[in-house]
Amino acid sequence: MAMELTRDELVTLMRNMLLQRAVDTRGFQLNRQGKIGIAMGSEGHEAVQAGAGLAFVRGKDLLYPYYRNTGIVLACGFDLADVFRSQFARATDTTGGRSIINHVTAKSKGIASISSIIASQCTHAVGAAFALQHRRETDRVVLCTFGEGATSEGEWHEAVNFAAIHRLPVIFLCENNQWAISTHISKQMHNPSVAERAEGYGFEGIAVDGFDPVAVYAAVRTAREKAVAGSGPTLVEATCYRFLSHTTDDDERTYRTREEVAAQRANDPVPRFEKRLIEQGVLTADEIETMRQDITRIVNETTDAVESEPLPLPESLYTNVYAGPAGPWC
Ligand SMILES: Cc1ncc(C[n+]2csc(CCOP(=O)(O)OP(=O)(O)O)c2C)c(N)n1
Repeated sequence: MAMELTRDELVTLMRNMLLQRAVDTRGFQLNRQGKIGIAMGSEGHEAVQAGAGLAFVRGKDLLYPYYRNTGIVLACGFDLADVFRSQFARATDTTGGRSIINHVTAKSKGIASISSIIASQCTHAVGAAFALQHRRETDRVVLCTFGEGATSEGEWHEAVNFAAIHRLPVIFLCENNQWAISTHISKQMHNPSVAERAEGYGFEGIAVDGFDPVAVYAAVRTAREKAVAGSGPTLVEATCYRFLSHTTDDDERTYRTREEVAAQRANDPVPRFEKRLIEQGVLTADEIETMRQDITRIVNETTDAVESEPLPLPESLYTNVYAGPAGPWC
């Protein structure tokens, strides 16, 4: 799918991909240092998330993300410090340090609260799209993301069916990394195409190379134009890979061969996009290296600054849990 991007947009994609990777690496380091309870990386999803984030219209669109979406929330305007506040569970976190890490939210930026319950965000997303349609806010769309494992959930099917019936302005973006923890896609669905599932509900499904941020951008942007025109939902399947373990709590070596991971690594979207931009004369290797060092510095400074912020106070334990001032034992 051909779509011209400006130099600034290409640089934005590159910068976001490098930032995602730096944040992922830091999360795994902080976990191994015993400083955060768990980390869930999106390494291998950078191109999907940078591309989709660029197609998201800030100040208008709504994002219903899932837990492997640090990259996309950053690409949609989420604050880097807030990612670390979530990881360190600080009082300043967007959920007051209450949620599992990376389960962030930013109402002012149109980023809905993340739930660990697989596919639960899909029904919420179509509800939001239904509200936009009802209010005739026709220049706004909802972007709903999930893994391929989520498409086995009843809630996913209920959501896409409802969106199809009402021709809702929603884009379903499947980040197909081929593994749902230790369950391979071949054990998840007989027809390995997620995109083809859309046809059963009567709307369009598109399959794209999820290692190519420009292809993802083009697919999501086209789906957005369609939604704004009142032509309903699109399912975009972006095939990528999860290079790291599902989270720091499992060991991917116990369920995947080294050969499979090495074959995927050969296509790593980050160096692949770097090479493309250098070949196209968009950036030089030195400029990319400077960008990487700049990001490392920012990530280091943000990590240190947020680590020194306060933890939630014990007496705030029941805040936002029960109505009124009384705790549960009173
Ligand atoms: C309803 C529900 N069932 C099971 C789980 C446990 N669980 C957490 S993550 C996960 C895998 C989901 O895989 P996928 O949707 O492909 O996304 P990925 O993590 O690969 O990005 C499962 C089964 C859950 N959180 N919610």
